[in-house]
Amino acid sequence: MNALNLEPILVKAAKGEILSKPEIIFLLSLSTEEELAALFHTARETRARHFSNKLFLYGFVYFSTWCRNDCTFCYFRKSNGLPHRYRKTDQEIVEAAARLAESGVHLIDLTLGEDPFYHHNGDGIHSLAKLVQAVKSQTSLPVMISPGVVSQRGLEEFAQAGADWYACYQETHNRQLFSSLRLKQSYDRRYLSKKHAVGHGLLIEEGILAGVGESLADIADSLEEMRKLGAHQVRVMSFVPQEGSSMSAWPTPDRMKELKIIAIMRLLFPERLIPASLDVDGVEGAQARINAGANVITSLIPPQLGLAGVAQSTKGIDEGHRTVEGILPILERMNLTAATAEEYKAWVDKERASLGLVNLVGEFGGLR
Ligand code: SAM
Ligand code: MD0
Ligand code: SF4
Repeated sequence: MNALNLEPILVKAAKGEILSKPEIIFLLSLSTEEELAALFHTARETRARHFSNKLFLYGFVYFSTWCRNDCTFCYFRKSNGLPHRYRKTDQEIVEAAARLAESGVHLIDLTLGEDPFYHHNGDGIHSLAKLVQAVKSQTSLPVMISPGVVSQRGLEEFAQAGADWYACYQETHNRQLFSSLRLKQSYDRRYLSKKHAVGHGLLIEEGILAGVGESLADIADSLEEMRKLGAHQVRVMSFVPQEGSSMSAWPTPDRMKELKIIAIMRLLFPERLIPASLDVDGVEGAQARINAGANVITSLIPPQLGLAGVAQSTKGIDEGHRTVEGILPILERMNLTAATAEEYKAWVDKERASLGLVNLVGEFGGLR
C-alpha cells in the first residue's frame, strides 16, 4: 500500500520545498485522469508564476550528421548506413541561422554529431568556435552549441567566441544503462564536460531519454543529478526507434511518461527552462508538452535547406511545420504567447551574471 497522497506533495512542491525520492516516484506512478490533471495544473501554475504566459523559441541547425560514436538509440550512429550524411559549409550554416533569426526565434542551437572533421583535426574545435562567433555576429542572438564531449580548452574557446550555452545530455544517470546506450563512451567525461562548461561561464542543458530501459528510481536519480549539476535547462525526450540502429525494434514509450517527467521537472526546477521538443512528435506534440509545464519550443528548423532533425530526421521540416509560423497559432489557442528576443536575452544575461557570482564565491571560499 502506498501511504503517500498527491495533494500534500503538490502543496509542498508549490511552496518550493524539495521533494523526496519516494515522493518523486509517487508522482511518476500517477495514472488516474484526475490526478494527472492536478499534476499538470500545478505545473502550469508554477510556470505562470515565473514566466507569465510567455514561451521561448529555439532555432535548430543540425549542421553535420557525421559521427564517430555508435549510440544504440541514434539514427546517426556511425555504424548506420542509412542516414544522409552531410556537413554544411560555414556560409550555409550562417545563412540558415539568419533565416531562423528573421523568422523570430530567440536562440540558435548549433548541433552536430561528433564529426571527426571538427573533433579529430587539430584546428577543428577552433573552426567550431569561429562558427559560433560568425552566427552570433550575424544574428545578434544567444547561441547554444551542442557538439558532444569536448576538452576544457574547447569549452573555453566557445565561451570566448561568444557562446551562451553548452548542451550535452547524459540520457540517463544510471552508469550501467549509460554504458549500454552510449557504447564505449565515458560517463564521467560527459558529465564533467558540463561542470567545466559552467566553470567557463556557459549555461548548461542536461537531458534524459524516456523509454530506454530506465526504472522510475533511475528517473528520480536523474532529476537529483540535474539539481546537483545546477543545469539551467533540463529536458526529457521520448525514445523514437530508428531504422538501421540496434534499438530499431524497441517500442517507443507511452507519451504520458515524458509528460509526467516534464511536469515534475517544472515542480522541482520552477525557474529553469524546460523544452517541448518538436523532434519527438512534431508540432502535433507541442500542446501536450506545453500543458505539462514546458516553456521552450525547441527544434524549429528552416525548411528546404536540407537540414535534418535528430529523433525525427525529416518529420514536418520541409513542409514548414517546424517553424515559428507553424507554432504561433498553437500558442495562441492556448492563451500563451512568444516572448520577445529581448526578454529571452535578459533571462540569459541574468543567469550568466549569477553564474559569475557563483564562481566567484567558489573561488574566494565559502561565502553562502
Ligand atoms: N552528437 C551530440 C551528442 O550526442 O551530444 C549532439 C546531438 S545528439 C544527436 C542530441 C540528442 O538527441 C541526444 O543526446 C539524444 O538525447 C537525442 N536523441 C538522439 N536519438 C534519439 C532518439 N532515437 N530518440 C529520442 N532522442 C534522441
Ligand atoms: C531539439 N532536435 O531541441 C533538437 C536537439 C540538441 N541541442 C537539441 C535534440 O529537440
Ligand atoms: Fe553521435 Fe550524438 Fe548520435 Fe551519439 S547521439 S551517435 S554522439 S550524433
